Amino acid sequence: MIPTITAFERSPDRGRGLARDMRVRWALEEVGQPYEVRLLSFKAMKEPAHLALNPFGKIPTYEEGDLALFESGSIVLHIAERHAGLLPDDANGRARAITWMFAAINTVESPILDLTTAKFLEGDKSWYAERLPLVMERIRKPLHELTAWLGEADWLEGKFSAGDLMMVAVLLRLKPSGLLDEFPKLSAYVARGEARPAYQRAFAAQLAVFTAGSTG
Ligand SMILES: N[C@@H](CCC(=O)N[C@@H](CS)C(=O)NCC(=O)O)C(=O)O
Repeated sequence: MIPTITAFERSPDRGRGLARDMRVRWALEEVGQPYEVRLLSFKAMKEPAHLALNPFGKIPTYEEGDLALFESGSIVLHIAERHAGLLPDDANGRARAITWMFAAINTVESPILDLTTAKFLEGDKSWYAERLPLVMERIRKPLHELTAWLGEADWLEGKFSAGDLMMVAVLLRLKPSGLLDEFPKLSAYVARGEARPAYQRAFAAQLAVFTAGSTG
């Protein structure tokens, strides 16, 4: 059965791969599962048909027969559990990879999202400039810790897994800020993720949505 995911009709990042459908597309490409995409306007995301799929009115969602999922982490985990390639075969290895998925979307992504909120929603506040260094420091801390864990390794637990997929996807959100450049080992780690053929296919697919939308 071909699953259907949802994505932005016009992504605010202009197709640079930062919207969260990218993680799901990448996971599907890694396991070789074809998929369809339903593009949504911001208005459609808040309408009952979409709220029935995601009560928070966001993308991505994932539909496969009777199953409807939301939350990019849950969707990537679902894909990784049902196909070979994104989780190790042994139970402990799988648990470790899943742990890294949670670390990515909780420990690492949370402070990164705070930077986005600060820039877009608090930029006009009198205290914005004073708060910004604190926000940046809260991002740097887990990045230093992640650098120490990674050491000279290519991937978090030896072999590429769904944990790396989520971590790279999360770290990519830092690119526009320039913060990633302060962490050469993490920049190289992200570049390894981006170099994967599955990532490149996913990136091209989501960029094509924006390119087609802009020329019409
Ligand atoms: N925790 C959710 C976050 C989903 C999310 O915030 N999606 C954004 C796109 S990356 C969205 O739909 N934004 C539109 C809106 O909030 O109106 C996930 O990982 O799927």
